[in-house]
Amino acid sequence: KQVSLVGVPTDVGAGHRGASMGPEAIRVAGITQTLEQLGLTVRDCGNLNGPPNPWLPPQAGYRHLEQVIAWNQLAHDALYAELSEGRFPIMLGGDHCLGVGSISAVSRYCREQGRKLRVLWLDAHTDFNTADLTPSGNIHGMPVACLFGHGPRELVEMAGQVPALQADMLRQIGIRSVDDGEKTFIHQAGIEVFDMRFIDEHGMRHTMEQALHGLDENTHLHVSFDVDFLDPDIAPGVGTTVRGGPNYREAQLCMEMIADTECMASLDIVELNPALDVRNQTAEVALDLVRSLFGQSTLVRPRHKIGAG
Ligand code: DIR
Ligand code: MN
Ligand code: MN
Ligand code: MN
Repeated sequence: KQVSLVGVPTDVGAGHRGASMGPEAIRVAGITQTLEQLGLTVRDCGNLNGPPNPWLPPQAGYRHLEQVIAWNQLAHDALYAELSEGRFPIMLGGDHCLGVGSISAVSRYCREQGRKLRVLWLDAHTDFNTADLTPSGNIHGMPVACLFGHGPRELVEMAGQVPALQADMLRQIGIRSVDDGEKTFIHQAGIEVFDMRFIDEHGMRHTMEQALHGLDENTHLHVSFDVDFLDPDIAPGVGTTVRGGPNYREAQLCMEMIADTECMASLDIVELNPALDVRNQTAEVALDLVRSLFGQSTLVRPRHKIGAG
């Protein structure tokens, strides 16, 4: 399998500067070598080149909307090109506003190929704000709403079909920070959210069995991994830490169970902020998890059959 690394070095959607350094931090931690050791062929496409961060306050509920649109269009085009060539794209973010471009490309590709789509959104946050609901104006808190048809036209229409995603295609895992208006809106949208309380009560194994239920050979599984999904004890290098996230073992099990489905066909790694990290440890933890996502296991063992049935 051919894997493409697409760096998207921007923080225009975030409330802290520094996620723009994320792609290089993951490269420095050794993502290419890691994937090659697992038998994959890696093509590093380098970084996309978009507008700088003007660092302005929000206007009409959106901060840096013009720049966010430009970066997402670049990401969409690059990821769609990789998918069309039959490669597995890994988007190295960059803040999570880029989920719009990335998942719009995947949505477009799946529609053309007649494939089913399942998106796993690993995050402390639901990212379902709108201009009216947002407490911050930061668009990295809005990508899921945009993919569901709520947001600025240029973002909402990026997949060539509105909405890009429907509730039955999405599962959110690790959620523990939802803004007031967002909470009602996400409930109305009917999205299946496995929050930390669910994980506490049922454990990561049962959570992932449910989140992965119904996958088959024709399903394209996209994983959008916001690094703030992880507990800040193991992942301090993110802009918006929220305590009480999955620990190292829970996160590993989550990734191993995704790998066992053999359905994953694209991946985002977003919100890594080296300016807030401690000697690149968050990038290194993220890479440990990527290793599991791509099938590394301690022992020779039969895969845990999940998804189908
Ligand atoms: C908060 C923080 N819900 C907001 N969001 C995110 O500003 O909308 N932080 N996504 O990573
Ligand atoms: Mn996010
Ligand atoms: Mn988040
Ligand atoms: Mn249970």
